[in-house]
Amino acid sequence: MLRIAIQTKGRLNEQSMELLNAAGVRIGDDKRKFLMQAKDFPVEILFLRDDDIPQTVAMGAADLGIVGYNEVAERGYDVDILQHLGFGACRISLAIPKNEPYTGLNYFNGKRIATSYPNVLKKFFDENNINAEIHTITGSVEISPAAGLADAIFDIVSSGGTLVSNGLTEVEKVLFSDAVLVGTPNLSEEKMAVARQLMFRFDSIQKGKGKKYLMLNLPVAAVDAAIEILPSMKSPTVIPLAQKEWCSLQTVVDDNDLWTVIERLKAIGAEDILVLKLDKIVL
Ligand code: PRT
Ligand code: ZN
Repeated sequence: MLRIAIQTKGRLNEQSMELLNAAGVRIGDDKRKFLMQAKDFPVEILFLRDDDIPQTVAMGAADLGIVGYNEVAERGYDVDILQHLGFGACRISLAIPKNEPYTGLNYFNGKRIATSYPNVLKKFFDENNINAEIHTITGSVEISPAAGLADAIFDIVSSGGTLVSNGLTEVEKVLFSDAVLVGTPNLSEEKMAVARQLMFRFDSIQKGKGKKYLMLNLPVAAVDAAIEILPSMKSPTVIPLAQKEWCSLQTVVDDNDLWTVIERLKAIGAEDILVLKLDKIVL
């Protein structure tokens, strides 16, 4: 039985559960249990604080884990990064009071920096020959400068709203992070086979994200022009219609290109355009 550790509650819990669910790993929702077996799949889910996931996986008490890359980098345990999962994106950045003139990395020499990521910060400062005082705190790092506890902070940023509301400005983006699937080094072949099966499913789910399935009717004479417009996996599917001079065309389009593609297709005579949600792409 493959054991996967995920966050009990917090920012990564919901998306980890959604991803597992979409990959066919379904568990009940008994919030009191810390270990739950999946229905129809040889997997059990262990619920932990995110701080404990890298160590648990490194020790082999869980075979796989879903955790922010920031935690993996900070804790330094020996785990394999098997896959980036495309959610929980954030960065760990240095931020200073917004009215301070920033003079480059040398600014931090002799300064006090508050952070919950002392190891990542120390490595960054060592690599850049900066001599600063690192203060490790676990609570609300962002209030430290205003409270007189530090001159600057090194903390997780996602929208940047927290920095702004604390009068801070981001000056160095040091580490980019997203949720990653980590594994115990040297998993048995049997467990690795299940892990690979899951990774394949996760990959298909990620490939379907940000894409739509497009169906439309088009004059046959315009098919070549449509193929020029459409970015598709191999080439678009073209199906004849009862009305001989018309056909139906189906393809996958990136969300970012959707409206441009639709407008260009309409301009060459496309009609009855349907945009459908895409769940997974299995290649
Ligand atoms: O209880 P447990 O220990 O499990 O959870 P936790 O409280 O330590 O972590 P949690 O749930 O807050 O975050 C889990 C993971 O989500 C982190 O380790 C990151 O990998 C990822 N993540 C993504 C974030 C953010 N975005 C994020 N914005 N983690 C924290 N934040 C916080 C940040 O600390 C700061 O206070 O949000 C604030 C900044 O957000 P913006 O949008 O205002 O910039
Ligand atoms: Zn935590």
